[in-house]
Amino acid sequence: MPKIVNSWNDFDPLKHAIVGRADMSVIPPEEPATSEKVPVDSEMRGMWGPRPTETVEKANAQLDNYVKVLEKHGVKVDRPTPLQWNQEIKTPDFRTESGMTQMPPRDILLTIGNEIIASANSFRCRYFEYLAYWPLMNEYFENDPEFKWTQAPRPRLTDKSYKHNYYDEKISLEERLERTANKDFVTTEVEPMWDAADVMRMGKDLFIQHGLTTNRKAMEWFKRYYPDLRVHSVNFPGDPYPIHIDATFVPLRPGLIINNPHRPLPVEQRKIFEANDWQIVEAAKPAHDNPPPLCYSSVWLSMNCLVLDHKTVIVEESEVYQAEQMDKLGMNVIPVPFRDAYAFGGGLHCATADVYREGSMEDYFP
Ligand code: ABU
Repeated sequence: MPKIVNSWNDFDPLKHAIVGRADMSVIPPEEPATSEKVPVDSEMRGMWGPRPTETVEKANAQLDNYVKVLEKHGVKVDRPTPLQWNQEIKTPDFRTESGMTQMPPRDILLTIGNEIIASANSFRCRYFEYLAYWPLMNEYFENDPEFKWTQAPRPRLTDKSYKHNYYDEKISLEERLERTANKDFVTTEVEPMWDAADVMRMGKDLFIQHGLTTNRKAMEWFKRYYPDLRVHSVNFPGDPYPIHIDATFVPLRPGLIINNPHRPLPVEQRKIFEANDWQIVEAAKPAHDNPPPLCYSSVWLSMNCLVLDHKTVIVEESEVYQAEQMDKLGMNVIPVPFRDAYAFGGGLHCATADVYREGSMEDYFP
């Protein structure tokens, strides 16, 4: 039987991926972890309910087009099975009014070698999001005898998982940055919590962002779960809303990373890259001053690109500065329109999860 699942990084030749769907997406009601992520001046604050049909249709049109582009470039694409998210989420430990979406698979699924791990998200509304991918996981399981289908320990997400009154409407940007610098986030350390999009895979090394969606205990879990890999905790003090590493620190090929200039990797944490002759380049500025309406993410989705191989990258069509920079860095750029899908959970990288990339586990930082 063929090997279906294999991926060790974000830049080796991509042959098989999952692309999300926007169907039945909901803006979830506020809860401890999500309040933290919605900026005070966001039009989304206090708003919740099913996303407008017209926006779902537009997002799906761009997602479907993205799938066609990927297929044209030799990538097999699978899609999740949407669930009705506009219903109560209830466990013995908590209840919340609704789920969220199955659009950004990158937040939920982490592929490491022949294993796909469903994450331990801190948002209560995302508790059952993995179900949208279970039919695919089952299919891979039935057809690839080496595939390891894994669910990380489920966090209980009781009130003890969050700092009470951590969020305060009056908190200034400076205070937020101070909290990021002090690694003081809304989650506590009672249990491991992590989003898959906080993990940057580099063969033998995992660089994991400690922020609003991933805590220190998650790093410890990874260390014990993967004793043969090296786990590095990274943080970006310039980010007032640190969530997901893929609009902050993005590898393009072995030896080259683009770094969000507003969120530079601290000098101390750069050493491992510099010692191994990796180049860290400041990413180009975004083409937009604001994210699209009803979007949780920042304008830095400009750098949330999907690398198809060491020379080819997909960049959002309107992100002309980022495309120009990629070109100068020696990449062939494929522009794809995607801003209508941003509100559903992110950019071109967020909207995918790796199933198969050629290549094996390399040691880039010996
Ligand atoms: N999911 C990536 C979002 C990162 C950002 O808002 O900058």
